[in-house]
Amino acid sequence: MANLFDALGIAQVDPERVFAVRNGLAPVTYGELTAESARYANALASCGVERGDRVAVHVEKCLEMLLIYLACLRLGAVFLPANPAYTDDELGFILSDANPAIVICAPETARRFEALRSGPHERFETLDTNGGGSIAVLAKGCASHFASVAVAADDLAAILYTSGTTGRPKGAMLTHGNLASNAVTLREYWRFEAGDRLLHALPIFHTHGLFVGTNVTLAAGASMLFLPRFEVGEVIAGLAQSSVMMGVPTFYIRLLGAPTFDGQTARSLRLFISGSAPLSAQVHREFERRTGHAILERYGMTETNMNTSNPYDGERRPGTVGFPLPGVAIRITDPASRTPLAAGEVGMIEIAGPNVFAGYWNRPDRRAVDFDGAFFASGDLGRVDEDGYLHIVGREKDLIISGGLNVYPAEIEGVIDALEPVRECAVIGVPHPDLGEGVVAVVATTAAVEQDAASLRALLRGKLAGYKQPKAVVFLDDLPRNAMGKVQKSVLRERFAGLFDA
Ligand code: MLC
Ligand code: AMP
Repeated sequence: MANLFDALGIAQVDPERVFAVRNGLAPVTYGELTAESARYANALASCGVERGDRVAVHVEKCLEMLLIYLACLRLGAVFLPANPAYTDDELGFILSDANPAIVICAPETARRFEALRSGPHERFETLDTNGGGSIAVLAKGCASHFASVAVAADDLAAILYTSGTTGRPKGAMLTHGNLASNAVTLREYWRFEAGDRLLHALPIFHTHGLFVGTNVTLAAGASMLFLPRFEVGEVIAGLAQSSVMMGVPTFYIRLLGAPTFDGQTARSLRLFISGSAPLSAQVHREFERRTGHAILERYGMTETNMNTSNPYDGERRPGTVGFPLPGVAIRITDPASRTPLAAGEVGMIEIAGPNVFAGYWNRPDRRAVDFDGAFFASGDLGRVDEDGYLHIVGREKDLIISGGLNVYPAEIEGVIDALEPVRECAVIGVPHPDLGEGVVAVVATTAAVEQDAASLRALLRGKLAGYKQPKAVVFLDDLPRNAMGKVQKSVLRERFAGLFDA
């Protein structure tokens, strides 16, 4: 198969056509994208990066990061983006597990991260969000031509680290074949064309902003309004020059919270897409009432890219994630035995198809647990209704999704439990009006210690990325347990369900 860079057809697009517009900066054309990504591929090669090597990138969102992504594809190297919010401990683990050939980080964090160097040959380079830094300087001096390295469909294109219900994060291995199939499928399903402009306000260290947003735009030869982050005023201003928007539900909740957001603001849009977390039927309906647009909700995962989508034509059913994408198979199974269940029953959502990842980096032991033949167990619970729409009704995995970001309670509990005054704790997610779910730590402390949420949060600073920190801490004498001695999180979730109510 072709290298994903070639499969996306980037170099075949009219070089004068715009790929990205950014506020206050010159637009970037497809010709520049091709030439500049070649320079970065040559720069990485001159640093000794070879096919199959990991390239870790830990910088704030910027277009140069996409150039490095494309450069990795062209080189046959493996792009490894890391959330810039990670603490030293979080990043240090990822680097030691992935053993990258090179780490690219912001100049102001370079010294900090050199201390995390995981292998003797690992190289450090810097990149800043204004197009400066050592790797950018190196790339400027390199040739603007690079012949893509031939790859097989199952060669790795990227590794994205994702946490789990137990233990440390695992690196999901995505292949050129995985990403190419999903990009083409979504382009067709969502009718992306060269004239489209995507409003891109998502981070680019996750599947949603990196693969869904970027690859689909590239596969269509379309353009994007590349915003550094989601800021509601800038997004509303940007809608006037966009035709498609992709976002997590919090984006839509925040748009609806802005009095200036209405059908007029959204008049040039043909499509709003939501995913990464459940979009409530209420937000879906309110959005349609306000703008006339039915948000198209789809369902995906780091491990599988996109699995299902509501239809482009036809009913976009609120509270559902639509139908399996072409080429993707979904089955609902008994979570314990993994035998398929009768139509309409609730069970584990399992996924098979060319979109499904190649497994976890360094973790061949997980294969027998996560896969049954070609089917990958998502950890999500769902049912298919009589019209074929998939409903996600819950999660078997103990996961909180806050503003579209995953927070695994076991990881937070481990850090809180290690704090001196804490006897035990349970971390739960409860409804949050802005973030969908808000992280709550329920803590039992030693009686002598002052029960103070602010000081507990202060103790966690620097130990956990900000988005994982509890938005509220409550203190109990003891945690509720069942007859087996297991903490009853459902009891806690029920009890504190109204904690974030206005
Ligand atoms: C930031 N903070 C969050 C948070 N994001 N807290 C909880 N949940 C979040 N999601 C914290 C910061 O640590 C900081 O805390 C404070 O909020 C302000 O930070 P900010 O950067 O100004 O936040 P804000 O701009 O409000 O960000 C919220 C957000 C952002 C929703 C816009 O998180 C976002 O863009 N989310 C999208 C995530 C995404 O792309 N998910 C896709 C995963 S892929 P403090 O204490 O330091 O002040 C996937 C597969 C699929 O799931 O199907 O797509
Ligand atoms: P991540 O590991 O960050 O890729 O998150 C994947 C998880 O996000 C899935 O397993 C689901 O639990 C959740 N998810 C993604 N899209 C949706 C959606 N449309 N509705 C509900 N949950 C979703």
